[in-house]
Amino acid sequence: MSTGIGARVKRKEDKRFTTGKGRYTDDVRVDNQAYACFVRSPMAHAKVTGIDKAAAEAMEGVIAVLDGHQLTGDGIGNLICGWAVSSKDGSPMNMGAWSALATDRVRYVGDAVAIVIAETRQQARDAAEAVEVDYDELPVSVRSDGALESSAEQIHENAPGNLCFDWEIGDEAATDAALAGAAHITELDVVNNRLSPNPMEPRSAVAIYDTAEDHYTLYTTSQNPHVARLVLSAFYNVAPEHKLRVIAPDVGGGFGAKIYIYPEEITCLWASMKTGRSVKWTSDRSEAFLTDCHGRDHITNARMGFDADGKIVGFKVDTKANLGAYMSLFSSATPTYLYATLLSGQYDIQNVYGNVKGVYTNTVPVDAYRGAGRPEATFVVERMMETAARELGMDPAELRRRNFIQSFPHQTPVIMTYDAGDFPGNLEIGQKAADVAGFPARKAEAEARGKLRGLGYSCYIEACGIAPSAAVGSLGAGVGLWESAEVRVNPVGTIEILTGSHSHGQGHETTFAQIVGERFGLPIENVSIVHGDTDKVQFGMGTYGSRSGAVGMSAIVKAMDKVEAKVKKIAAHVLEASEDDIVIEGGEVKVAGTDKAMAWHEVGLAAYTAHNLPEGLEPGLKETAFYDPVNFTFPAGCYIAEVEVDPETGVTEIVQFTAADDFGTIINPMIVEGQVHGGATQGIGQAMLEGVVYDDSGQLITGSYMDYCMPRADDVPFYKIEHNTTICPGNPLGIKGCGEAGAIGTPPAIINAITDAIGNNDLQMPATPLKVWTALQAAKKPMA
Ligand code: MCN
Repeated sequence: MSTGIGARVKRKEDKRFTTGKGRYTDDVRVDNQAYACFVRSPMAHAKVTGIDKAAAEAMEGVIAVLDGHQLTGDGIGNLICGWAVSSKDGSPMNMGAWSALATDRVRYVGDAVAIVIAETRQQARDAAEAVEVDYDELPVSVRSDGALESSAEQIHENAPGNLCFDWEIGDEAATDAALAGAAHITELDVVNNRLSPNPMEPRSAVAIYDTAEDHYTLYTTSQNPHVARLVLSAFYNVAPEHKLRVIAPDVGGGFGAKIYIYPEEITCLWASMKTGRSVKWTSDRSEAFLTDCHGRDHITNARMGFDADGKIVGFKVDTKANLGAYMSLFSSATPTYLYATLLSGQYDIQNVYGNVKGVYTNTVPVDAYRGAGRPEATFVVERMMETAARELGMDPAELRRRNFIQSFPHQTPVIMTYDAGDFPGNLEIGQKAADVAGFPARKAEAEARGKLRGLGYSCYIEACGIAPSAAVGSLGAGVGLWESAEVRVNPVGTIEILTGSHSHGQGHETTFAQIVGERFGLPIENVSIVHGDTDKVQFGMGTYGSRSGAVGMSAIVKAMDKVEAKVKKIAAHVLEASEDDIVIEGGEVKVAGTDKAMAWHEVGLAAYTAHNLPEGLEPGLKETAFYDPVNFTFPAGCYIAEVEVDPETGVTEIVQFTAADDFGTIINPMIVEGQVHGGATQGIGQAMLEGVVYDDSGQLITGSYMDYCMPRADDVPFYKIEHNTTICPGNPLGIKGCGEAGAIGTPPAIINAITDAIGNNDLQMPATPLKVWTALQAAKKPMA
């Protein structure tokens, strides 16, 4: 059976995971280990007027109680935001200071004020409760529109009106003029609900300070351990880079929430140095709800203008993005460059303008969550298209078809250059698979059973494979976003791939081995992947923005090119042939057209034993490459949802869901389909079930699974997944990312289907039975 590109190979890593042999950060046990518990603010906004640690310090097992004044006193820096966004008047964003332990003020419930280190986890917890903190309560804002009101209390000294930035993209005057001349305008207010990422494994850190060597090791649940090391050393001043090793072992999901360096990692490292003990902290689920960065939370007004033929003439979007209390690593990029640059969607629109106000509130920071900005853009665009079609009395598929971009490359007015795609093709494949033609009969049949059946489309596009360094650098990113790889052929002919990508559920151990196995004709069992350890892999940018296929694998391909060139030199010498005649075929290195060949172990041995190498060729067989993409990749697709609503209760069932995706070359269809399943399930969660709720005093109401509803098996349908392939011209394998598509494309398809069923476009996520029932009553749509 082929295990190469396109093969449905079962995941190599799953044996480890499904037999309980995965090794996660919380599984790490080290000598001299103590436990940390954080003292957290119960107030959403307050001045800290005093901390009394005496009672806690006196408790059994307590090693130390450390506060923010001690932390800042030791020169530990504030947390940074890695992307500078300017306001439309040219002024820089107003970056509020975020200390890993708060000193004078707390700004959200869960803000850490002190860390307790004790011999056992329970002792640390008990002592944390005994730390007395005096707070002077301040007025609270939890919604971005509320925080902008003139009466709202200012959350950061340098952010008047709680505005972090007032950013724009596109040409406002031209868009206004186009809208003024439109034959029809569709206007919608859209809320993109706030989400909690909920990876299965909560965040965890084990910080080890070696007093003899003056060296730090941090085990952590990170999607990008190298970036963590860089930031911890270069910006937070926790440890010099060469004295800090960061290891992200098996990581049980991240969905974006583990990109950032959180206060806990900084504080545990520092506390380990202060106490001379290894310090372990593992978040419990309540802490995760309170302190893991949330996603989404946009309030948007959108206006789309059409000419008499249904062609879009202009699109204007005004968004207030809730940033939470502080800026985390991508907090500024997510609601701006990752969002508004996709407002053209799949459509040929001449005039697009987006304005985004980034607003501080007394809530946990908001940052990237699966899709990061792109689900928000897709939701606005695709809700507009469906609503406009209904207002214009047109078939929503036909309205889309009239507006699809047809030729590539295509430059949008919001700075993206789409490189390849087949939007009408995706729609056609989706429609066929979903049997859209049979929908009227299914609807009639459902109505006969007393159910309202609706169908909704979502034609999404995303920019991923993040990202060309030059592009993101010019847009304000503090780092380029290339990837590195090293390919090592061992003396016994097996291969190790050292990669800067990090797999935390995406199956890299399998797909990366597939491309190497195919190239060198080796079984994938002979190829192993090394990642997640800054002592083993020199540097890497990690995994997010569906980049590991398009960027990480491209670096591997470049390194394999170099290895192949050296292999040919060695084989040509040993086999006494010309380099030009050497080919890698059938798992051997051969002289083309002859039976002269070397097995891989012979090539490996020749390279390392060094007595039989061409003159001047260095021994060894390992090569490194860095790959910086030329452009983003643009996965796109057509998702079609069919729902049935019970008009008596508002309970909605997704009865059919079809995804037609274009991910370019597919390395492993089974893994890709798994990625779509996972993403679409999270999209269903956002559309119908999930939503973070803070009350007006800033208390988190949805602080457990009793109140925050994740999708369960019986909430999701069987997915029909189809593929349409246009090759991405920007990378050697022609790959587009697939890791976020499901979460991006799904919510609008679901809401478009429900609004179709109930005959009311005014419905916000999550579409709970109560909301659906209420919207249905408002539509006054009696059953047929
Ligand atoms: N792949 C493929 N063919 C393609 C594209 C990708 O076979 N044309 C494979 C890749 O080789 C990889 C997987 O599909 O094994 C996903 O690849 P890619 O789309 O490049 O995404 P990344 O590996 O960079 O993963 C990041 C992406 C993001 S941004 C989030 S968020 C996310 C996601 O992946 N978080 C996940 N999927 C997740 N899956 C799990 N289980 N857990 C998470 O936290």
